Amino acid sequence: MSDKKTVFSGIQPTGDIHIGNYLGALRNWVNLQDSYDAIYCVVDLHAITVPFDPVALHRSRLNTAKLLLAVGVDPARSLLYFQSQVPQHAELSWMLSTITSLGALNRMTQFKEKANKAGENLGLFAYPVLMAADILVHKAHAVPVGDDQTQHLELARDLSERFNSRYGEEFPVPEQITPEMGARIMSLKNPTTKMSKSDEDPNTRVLLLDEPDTIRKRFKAAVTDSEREIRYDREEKPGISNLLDILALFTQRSIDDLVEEYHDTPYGHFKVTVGEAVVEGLSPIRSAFYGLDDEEVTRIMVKGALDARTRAEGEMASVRKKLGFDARLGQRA
Ligand code: ATP
Ligand code: LTN
Repeated sequence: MSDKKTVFSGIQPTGDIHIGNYLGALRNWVNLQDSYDAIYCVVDLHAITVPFDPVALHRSRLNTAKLLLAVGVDPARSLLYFQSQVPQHAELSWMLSTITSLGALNRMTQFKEKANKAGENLGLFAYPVLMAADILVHKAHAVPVGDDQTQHLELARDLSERFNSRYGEEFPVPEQITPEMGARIMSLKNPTTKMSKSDEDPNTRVLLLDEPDTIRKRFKAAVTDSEREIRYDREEKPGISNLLDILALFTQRSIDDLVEEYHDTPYGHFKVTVGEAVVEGLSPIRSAFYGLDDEEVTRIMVKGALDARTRAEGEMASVRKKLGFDARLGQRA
């Protein structure tokens, strides 16, 4: 094994990937591939915590894998696989559930939101424990995610510490890696709520595979404010500030620089500029996606699962031993 630290992250194969997912998380996944031992996972077991159609899920998990490859996750440098093909995630999740308090799960805001929308079930309630298991089964040191995952990551840290103090040192305490800019891209229609895959209104988001004209249309219709001045103020001008963030990230320019250039530009023109920058920035991702062959991607995912299983099994042997589940009889001190 290499002496690099391990980075792990996951994305659900529900709905289509939007620029919020990309700017908040996936860009970091790609950037961290060289400095860390990188492990990335399409977390399909998480996707069944809300009502779903198995045929649609089967298709969308492959599409999610393809998009990850298209944005630059490189199977030569990263381990990429489907969570459901590595049963050690679920095994560790069970073990961690026995040291998780109901109070901690009850405080999870995402559970409340999703339960209100989709109905509750035990899996949805226990979702953050499975997420902790995803991270800890690989002994990950760092987890690149958007800032909506902070509460879940805190639980993973707590569970790591609790396990270590109860049963002996086993897991690192994983750190969250969140980008300085882009950690929370907002809805284009309601810029005080985050852009989300599951928002009923498709006009709120821009997908990585949206047609150029759809992208232009979405930005033209983006909600701003009643002033006429382009400046950065998340409180007073959430819509314009969100557009500035998006433009800065897609053009790799600073907010100050953009504000100086566009300060007096009419909102309509500014929105066209942002739309064009996004069309241009997403164009290589679209081409890469449509150039990928489904069978080739399936092969990559099967190979990834085999490697991930071997790796996770190695970690679990030591976890099982700590709990008294040694493979051999009579060997405990
Ligand atoms: P949903 O809103 O339906 O829960 P989602 O859009 O949050 O879905 P996920 O698959 O849950 O999508 O998230 C994948 C990754 O993208 C996570 O790391 C998450 O933190 C990040 N992310 C999601 N939405 C945003 C956003 N609006 N801005 C920045 N990062 C985001
Ligand atoms: N809960 C995350 C997805 C997720 C994840 C993980 C992220 C599941 N397991 C492990 C990082 C590490 C979400 O909803 N975006």
